[in-house]
Amino acid sequence: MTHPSVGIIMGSQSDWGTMREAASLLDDLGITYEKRIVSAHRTPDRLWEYGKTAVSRGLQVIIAGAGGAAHLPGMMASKTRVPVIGVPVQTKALSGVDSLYSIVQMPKGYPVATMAIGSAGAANGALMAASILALHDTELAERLDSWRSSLSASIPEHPSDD
Ligand code: RP5
Repeated sequence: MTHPSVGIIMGSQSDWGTMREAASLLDDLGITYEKRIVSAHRTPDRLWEYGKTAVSRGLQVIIAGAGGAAHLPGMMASKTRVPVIGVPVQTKALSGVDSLYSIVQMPKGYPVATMAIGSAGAANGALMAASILALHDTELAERLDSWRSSLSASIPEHPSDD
């Protein structure tokens, strides 16, 4: 059985609506992944175990989404050298600016590659993961190039009144 290359983790079931955008793109690109709820505050032992075993389980990138006091991506980055991509989930109270600030301002030494707030960030998290994996996977590199070309080709040159 092949190990998943990417771990998609999120702080709550309520983040899945956003993080499924990442899963969907990984599906489109043929990248294996697993998805888990791992909360920095509600399940800290699960977070620790996940980070402790990430390298030995063969994960190459972790995409971590969280909202509000969004400590999951940073805590995961402190526990594993597997690159962590952070997705700030949009919140009702502060529109996700709280999530963004919680994720982006890491202290020197433990980086998190922070994406945009919300579903665009989740999708870009998957594309960033794909770019990292494509450095050592020529078939994936071709699929990613093709995905990017299709997106470019879908953008009309002239605006429409419709
Ligand atoms: C964070 O708290 C989660 O990442 C989620 O975005 C937010 C709210 O969680 P729920 O109260 O909806 O479970 O830990």
